[in-house]
Amino acid sequence: MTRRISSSDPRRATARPALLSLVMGLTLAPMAASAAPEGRALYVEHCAACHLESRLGANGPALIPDTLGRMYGPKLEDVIAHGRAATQMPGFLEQIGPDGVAAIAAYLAEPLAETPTWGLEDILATRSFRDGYTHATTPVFAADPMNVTLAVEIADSHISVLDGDTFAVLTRFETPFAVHGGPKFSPDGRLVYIVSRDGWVQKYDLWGLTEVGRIRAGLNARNIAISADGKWLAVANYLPMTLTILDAETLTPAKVIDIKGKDGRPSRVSAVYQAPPRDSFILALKDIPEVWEISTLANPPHTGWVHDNRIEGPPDIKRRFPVRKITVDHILDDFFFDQGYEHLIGASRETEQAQVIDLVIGRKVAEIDLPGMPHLGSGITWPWRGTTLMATAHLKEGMISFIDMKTWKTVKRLETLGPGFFMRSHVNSPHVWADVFFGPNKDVMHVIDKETLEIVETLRPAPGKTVAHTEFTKDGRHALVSIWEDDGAVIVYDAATLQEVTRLPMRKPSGKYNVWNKITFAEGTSH
Ligand code: DHE
Repeated sequence: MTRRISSSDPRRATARPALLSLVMGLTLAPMAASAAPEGRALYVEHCAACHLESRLGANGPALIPDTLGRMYGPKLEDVIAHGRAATQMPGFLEQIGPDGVAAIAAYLAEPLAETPTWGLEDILATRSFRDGYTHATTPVFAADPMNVTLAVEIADSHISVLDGDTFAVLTRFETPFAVHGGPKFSPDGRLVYIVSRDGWVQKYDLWGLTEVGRIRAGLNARNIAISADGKWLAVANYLPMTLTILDAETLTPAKVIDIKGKDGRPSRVSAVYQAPPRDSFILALKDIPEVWEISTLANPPHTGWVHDNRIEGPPDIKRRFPVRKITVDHILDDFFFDQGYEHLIGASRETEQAQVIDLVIGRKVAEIDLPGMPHLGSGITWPWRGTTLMATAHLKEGMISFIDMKTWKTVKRLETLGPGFFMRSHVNSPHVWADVFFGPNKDVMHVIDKETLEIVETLRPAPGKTVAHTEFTKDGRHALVSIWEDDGAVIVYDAATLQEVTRLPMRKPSGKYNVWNKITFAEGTSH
């Protein structure tokens, strides 16, 4: 087993920044004069052993504004003062007093003095792997492996593996800190890959219920995608501005692609999406008006692919993963795809319109009127009156838009009790489940009729608590809903009667992911 640094590593207490920098292969950026000098001094004394002087994280997570903005649970000062329950993070209030706590928090709010580099060698140096481990050939449990459902619990960085028929917890395993986006399953559903906002990728054998390895693919990552053949993983990074390609079998880095637009301008990657029918990854870019497609085939079928963004990669990978760059009118940073992956719908933060890009011809073919910051990533589709309907929630307005995917016209706007985040349905369900994530009604879940497009029920299972994100079981008979709180729960509903079946206590459960729904790219489930 290669060396691994995790938050539970016992060496954490004695580790020193210099040693960790070496182990992590990090180049420490020279620190610019800080506006919070006392905070910096206290940080170096008390925090750097675990979080590194560079603040890029080691045993403890990275402490940079990009990731701290997504702190789960208590606020930063509270964590510095009192520590974090069920983790190795102790409280420092007694040692440094309230002023010291405030000074460290102020220092951590400062951006990094320099953009750090994170290339192939750096990435490789963080890899820990069970060398010689062979994936389980049969499940070590009796449950239907295709109906297994994962529940991500972000309060204490764990995933509960649920039997999708009995809802028994088969196991609960530790993940990296701050998992974001959907875990991605191998095409046969036997392995799962998880990514954290700190850029750690975890590989887990679902049949063997065993962690296989981890590697830090980026310093501030967005999400992960897996190629149609299950051989390659792509990790979208904000910091540095790269896409990291990993060999899914060994978790070794194959290539780091520097994101530079046609005119050389760098960009963060908002998200990477897998497009199985196209054997490619599609990239949403945060800073430039381009959409990128990266082929995962050894010999891509058509021309238009370029290699100019390869910065590193072993010789056998040199000609792999060429890029096709499509120029678009506006920066598009949140995507939705039709079931055939022929069309991409991209949301623009600059306009009130989404653009429809035909991926075959590589240009815009329509615009959709979509104000209120649509959250396309959690959109869903279903057949409706001879066409396909797409539904998307809006992050800034209490409404859901329904769009005809033949004409790209908005068929209806449905008023809800507040802005929502996630939507879900299932081919066997007549309903769409849509949460109200923000505002005074964050404790409701709307159930909408897929035919009439009207709300038929509004559930309020835990008054005052955030209720969010639904996932269905393989057969669509049950819907699993999160009570998104530290001492929260996953509520299992009978999807037909809308009655509660059971409530499983969990630590701030966020997304749930059913193996079958995900590997079949089922309509109604996020891809
Ligand atoms: Fe997410 C998925 C982007 C904030 C929880 N989120 C995604 C995806 C994208 C995205 C592009 C699809 C990727 C995938 O699944 O592979 N999310 C963004 C943002 O841009 C945004 C608004 C701001 C940000 O800074 O990232 C954002 N997301 C959040 C949160 O605050 C949430 C609620 C809590 C958290 O964990 O950070 C959150 N996002 C999720 C979840 C999914 C997700 C649970 C997967 C949903 C699914 O069903 O697949």
